[in-house]
Amino acid sequence: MSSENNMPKEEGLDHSLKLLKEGYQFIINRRHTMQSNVFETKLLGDKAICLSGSEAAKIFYDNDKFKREGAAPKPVEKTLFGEGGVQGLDGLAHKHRKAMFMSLMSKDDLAEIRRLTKKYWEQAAQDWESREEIVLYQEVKKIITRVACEWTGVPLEEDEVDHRADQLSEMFEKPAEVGLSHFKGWRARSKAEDWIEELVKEVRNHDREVDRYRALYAFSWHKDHEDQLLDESVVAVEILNLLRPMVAISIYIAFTALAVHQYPEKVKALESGDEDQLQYFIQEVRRYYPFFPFTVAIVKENFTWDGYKFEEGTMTLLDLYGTNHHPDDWENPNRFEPERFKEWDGSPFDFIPQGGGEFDIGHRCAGEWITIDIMKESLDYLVNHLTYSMPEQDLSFSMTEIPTIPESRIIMRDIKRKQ
Ligand code: HEM
Ligand code: MYR
Repeated sequence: MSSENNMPKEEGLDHSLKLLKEGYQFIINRRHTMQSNVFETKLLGDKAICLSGSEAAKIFYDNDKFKREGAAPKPVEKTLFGEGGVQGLDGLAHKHRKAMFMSLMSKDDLAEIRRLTKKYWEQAAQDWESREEIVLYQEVKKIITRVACEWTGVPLEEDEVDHRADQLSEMFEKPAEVGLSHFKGWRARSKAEDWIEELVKEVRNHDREVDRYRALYAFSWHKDHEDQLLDESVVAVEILNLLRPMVAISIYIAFTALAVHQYPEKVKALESGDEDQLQYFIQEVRRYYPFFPFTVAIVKENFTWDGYKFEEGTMTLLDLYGTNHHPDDWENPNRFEPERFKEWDGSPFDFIPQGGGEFDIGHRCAGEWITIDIMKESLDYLVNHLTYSMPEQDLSFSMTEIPTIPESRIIMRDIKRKQ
């Protein structure tokens, strides 16, 4: 437990396999045994620092202390993120690229997201009425694929919906696996990049008309901080940085349906469709259930914090799930209590399911507002526009699979739209 700078340390050659085995609990387990929000371990053959809680999160999002270039593990880059995207940029290049994303997040853009979400839920629900049962997670992936393509200006034929929904979800369903699952993710990414690159070429050759305010148009003609158009491959990576995570919101919607089922006493408040109540409920879904476990950066230059030395080049993990459940930051963190968000002060460091800090100069998720809006609209639809039953099924979720999804994927029967 001792080292030169006295940072608590897990001895041993490498603990990557334990990370895979312990999943969302890996950092929490060691935080408990070492009684520290900061500790050192070994991952991917290298020294790694793990951080938890809002105080540590403040340090992690200090751009003078941490950088992102080269931080994402290769298998994650090859499937989830793609190469050359905003996640791995720093400084001016990052600020400029991030502005390209944030320019899509105006009030009107978000209002359109909600309108499209409602429209495609309604369309899908009409079809579900004639089916014996549906698997909600699989259905919502298709709903959001439609929303995401229409919103970004990416054309989507009716007979393409299933295929594109599968392709986009294969990129996030098993991002850190090896072997066949990794191959599936890698292949899905490579085919999806080809699909989008072709569209970018057409836009640039004026062979395809796209509304100027759509992401496909804006990204195709975006000029970087050196006044250069992006490589077509990078435009494709960034368009997929919209489509893929939008489809991933299906995981949160599966957890939302689970919470509606498991906490009926918390659902009453939603029945009036009150915006604030919808907001508290989905915020608690994002806090309570595991999704993105941790994020990764690299120490930019040597510094000391809280008496601990951080050495340039050290890989550093910020525990997102653990911070959302940290007892220093949350009262009764392991209870599902949407009301807590009525009192929450909006700190950018204690509630970080999609990263913390600032949007514009930091790496906080560009799609957090979209996520919130799609979740609110979906929750409202589930509670106030549908009736359904839930047959017996396995509603448990693993704490070791990343990302985790309720085992049954939420089976629903006897679906009727409310009149
Ligand atoms: C970054 C989670 C949805 C686009 C991130 C980060 C996390 C995250 C943890 C990294 C934060 C960091 O490293 O500090 C999630 C989760 C989502 C979600 C759990 C739920 C499905 C979305 C959506 C979009 C999106 C809907 C786009 C419409 C991005 C982008 C980044 C990002 C572009 C990179 C930001 C940067 O590097 O500056 N997200 N996200 N995400 N997310 Fe999301
Ligand atoms: C997205 O598609 O970007 C959002 C949802 C993806 C969830 C997958 C979680 C896996 C995270 C692996 C660890 C990443 C370390 C940088």
